[in-house]
Amino acid sequence: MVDGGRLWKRLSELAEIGKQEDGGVARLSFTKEERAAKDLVASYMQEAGLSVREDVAGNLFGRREGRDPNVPAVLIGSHVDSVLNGGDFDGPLGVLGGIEVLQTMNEEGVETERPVEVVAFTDEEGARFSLGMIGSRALTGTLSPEDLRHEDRDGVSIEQAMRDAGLDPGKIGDAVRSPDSLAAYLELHIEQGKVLEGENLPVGVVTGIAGPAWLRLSFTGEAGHAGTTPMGARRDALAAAAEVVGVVEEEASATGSTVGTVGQIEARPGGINIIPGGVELSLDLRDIDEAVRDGVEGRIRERAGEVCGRRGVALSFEELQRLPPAPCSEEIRASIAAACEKEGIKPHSLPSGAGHDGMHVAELCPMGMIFVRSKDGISHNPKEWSSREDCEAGCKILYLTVLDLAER
Ligand code: HGY
Ligand code: MN
Ligand code: MN
Ligand code: MN
Repeated sequence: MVDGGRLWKRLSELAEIGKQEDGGVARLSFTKEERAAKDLVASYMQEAGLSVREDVAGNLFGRREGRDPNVPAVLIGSHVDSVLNGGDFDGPLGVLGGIEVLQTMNEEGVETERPVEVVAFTDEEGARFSLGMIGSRALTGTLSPEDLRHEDRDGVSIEQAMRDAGLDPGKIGDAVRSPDSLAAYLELHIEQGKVLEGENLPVGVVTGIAGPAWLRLSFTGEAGHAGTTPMGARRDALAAAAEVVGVVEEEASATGSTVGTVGQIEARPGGINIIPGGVELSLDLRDIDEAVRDGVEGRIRERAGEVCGRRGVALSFEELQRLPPAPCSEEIRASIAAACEKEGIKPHSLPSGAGHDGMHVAELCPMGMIFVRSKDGISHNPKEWSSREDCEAGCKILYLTVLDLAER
């Protein structure tokens, strides 16, 4: 059965790449840190006896053949890029857990009908370019030329960053996998929430993935002298934006299921004695129910328009990404639940508030996810933590579920 010690050792080694002073990790897409992480993961794939390849989008695959090389493969995996100051488990658990499963199969001489591949997707997080899931979008052929023009804070586009990393964005179409090459996709991931901790369970069965809508709001008022401009004579872009942030919190909270986050704000020109003339905000809205999410967005747009109208501030919205919620396959959920029961763990179902590559891969084949308990539900934070026992339990469930799916 899987070797929890080897998995834990690899998680610790990978966590050293991009390590920050405060203990967080920073491995943004197409940077030397992400490259180093993929090189380390490729070495683990070799150690596991897998055939290793990287596609034109930088997705790293390790493949183990089954009895029949021509039938669609079972794909397992996750990502090794991180958010700006992330934790050790978000992504790596699914990639290293997948490698551990296949290495164990090789060591125990387990035969499966289907080939099984483990993947480390490029740029799942979107931390650098505010798009995200570039690798799984490339796999499904849904990356548009406009997507590749998304820029990071230094004005470097995705396509330029790919070229700088030795990849050819012009060939991105070569990354597309046909639906008949994949039988199922399965991702082991930390929950990043508090449900499993509340249930006192090490693992859970994911029912579906909430759909994110990412927008950028631009407020244009008028810069002015902080000392000579009366309060009633201002068109203060930051005061307007501050009111709108309150509207986001109110409207998202009102439904009881939606989450709304303003994670980024930039005020220009940014002088202590200058009334801000321009502000840009990011908005991340999610719900497992698309209509509810879009209803919240509509009310935010309406109320933001009223705030800005009253303040004489112009407001524009730019859409960065919009994905529908992705339900998990009933068949894979049942397989994961059966694996939990085999391991004496009560199967507990829960939705994912976080986005995952499975939202895109679900366009090619049935998708499922296994969650591992997160301490205090913390993630996207250096304090992100899952215990060695829980990581091993999740990897065992992954092993049993892959065995089942690769025999179907
Ligand atoms: O943003 C997300 O939900 C994921 O962690 N990329
Ligand atoms: Mn993740
Ligand atoms: Mn994440
Ligand atoms: Mn993911």
